[in-house]
Amino acid sequence: GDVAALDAAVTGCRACPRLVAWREDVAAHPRAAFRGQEYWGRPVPGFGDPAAGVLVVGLAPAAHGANRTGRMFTGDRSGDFLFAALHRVGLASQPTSVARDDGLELHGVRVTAPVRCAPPANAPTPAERRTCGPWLDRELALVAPRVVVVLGGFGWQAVLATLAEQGWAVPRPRPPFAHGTEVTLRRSGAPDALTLLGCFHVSQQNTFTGRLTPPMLDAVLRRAQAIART
Ligand code: DU
Ligand code: SF4
Repeated sequence: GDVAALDAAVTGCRACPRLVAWREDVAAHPRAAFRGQEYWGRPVPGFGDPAAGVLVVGLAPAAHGANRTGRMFTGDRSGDFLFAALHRVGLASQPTSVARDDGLELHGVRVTAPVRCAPPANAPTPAERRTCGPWLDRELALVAPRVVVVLGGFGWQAVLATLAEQGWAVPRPRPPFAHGTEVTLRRSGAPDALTLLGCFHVSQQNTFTGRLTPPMLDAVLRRAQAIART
């Protein structure tokens, strides 16, 4: 359907010269552990239920994770933590996500990002974030989720900036990121509100230190499911 067409279209995007060069350079230099694998090295489309009530977003694909496998959050420790939680709360068919052909299906949830290409130092520029904004906007329009779970403060800032540019009524000053925070946004002409739900990022920095525990992530996902059902 339309979401599949969007996914195919974004995969061919070359609008950000610095990110095109970086994603391809990383792909040409696999990590030792992945030597011999063919890296994706392209924009990463969203993955999961095309009519999801819940969208989960980070900031951008990881160089040796999604930029390698071609599927959001797939192939690194962050994804291990996230997909295990999605499986515990009943949104994923399997607890692991290792490759595009591993048979995983998501139901009621989709994972995507406000920036689709792996950036140097995990840091897209404001211009790159702006250039990529219309892809997220189109995905939001087609999928029409009720909730966006935003992982981490950088993703939070990127999503709020993108939504403001795309016509959503974002308060000024912008609501700050916090774990568990909820902000409900409207866009004139749009029938449904969109709730942003903040969550600490699933990076090892947070999960190894206990800043984000499995029960904390499960609670955020269950809250998102509850909002999506209303
Ligand atoms: O070919 P397809 O049914 O559009 O699925 C493409 C891709 O998306 C496949 O890897 C399963 C996944 N997917 C999913 O995770 N959840 C859905 O509800 C539909 C598709
Ligand atoms: Fe295109 Fe987005 Fe990648 Fe820039 S970051 S090249 S806009 S897909």
